[in-house]
Amino acid sequence: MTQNIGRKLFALISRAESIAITTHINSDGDGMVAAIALQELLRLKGFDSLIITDGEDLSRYAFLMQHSSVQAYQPGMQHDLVIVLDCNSHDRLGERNALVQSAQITIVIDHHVVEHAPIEGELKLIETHFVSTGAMLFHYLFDEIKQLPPEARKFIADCAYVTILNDTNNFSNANTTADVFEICRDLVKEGSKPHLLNMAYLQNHSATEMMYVGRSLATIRLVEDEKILFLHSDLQLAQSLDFDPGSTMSVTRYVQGVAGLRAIAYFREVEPDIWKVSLRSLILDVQKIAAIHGGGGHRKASGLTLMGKLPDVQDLIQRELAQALKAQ
Ligand SMILES: [Mn+2]
Repeated sequence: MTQNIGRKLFALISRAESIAITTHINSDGDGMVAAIALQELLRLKGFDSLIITDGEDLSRYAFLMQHSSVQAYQPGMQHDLVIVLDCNSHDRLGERNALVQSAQITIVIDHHVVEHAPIEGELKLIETHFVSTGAMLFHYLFDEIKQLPPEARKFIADCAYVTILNDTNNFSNANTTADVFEICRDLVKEGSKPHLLNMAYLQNHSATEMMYVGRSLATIRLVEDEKILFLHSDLQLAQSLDFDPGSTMSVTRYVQGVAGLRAIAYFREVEPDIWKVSLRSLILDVQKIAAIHGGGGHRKASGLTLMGKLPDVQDLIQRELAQALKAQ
């Protein structure tokens, strides 16, 4: 099986004149780092490719990007072959849908449950039991990876390890299974150093970023009998620190351990009176609430965008979370 996937992938790749690799909107350290790993593997096998982004800040991944070629999507871009990683739905591609629609060959490699508007492809590999797309690539392309020199093998292993750090939230999410440690054991055997990768990926914050997080944490407010935690970062905070919060680690991860909570709502102002809302809950289906407002995500972690003054936006979310709590 693993052999077939690698052979099929490279058969399709060798037919294409131009290759693009892309991932879902609001890319994360799985989709983007899996793309970096795959691009490097292709490069070492003699195939050039481009990672197509939404123009987001990739400085978090800079320590892995020495050989990367990246371009922000522009309307009209066209590539023979498009590889979509960590995403299986047209709804999650944003503007880059056109890139997939105009491709002659599409490859989809993902570990999310298929929900709606599935992307079809000549090669489609969706395995929801895998912890990350990067781990899937390492598994299915190992026959190709093992032919590389040790340095290159280690690099691909480092990338796969970072995708696991990302998707398990540093081995703290419920998806941290025995299989995860088994894969990580293989990656460490390739030379990956967990302590260095942890430092490079999870602890590499600037002092400004920590001030941004600290001042956001200072806005914590508990509502509904202290069962729901609200916090926010407004535009003025980002401006006063001259900081681009798009490049920051998620602020919600700093409050996920607060005892006794049923839900967290983090409000970030992205334009005047436009708030990106991140909802987190271990017991409520926050995806349902996000979906009412055109947002989405997962049961335990979803996002949406709302317009209005902060107190009004927070009231709305408070009512909806309180209702969901009552329905429990
Ligand atoms: Mn993922």
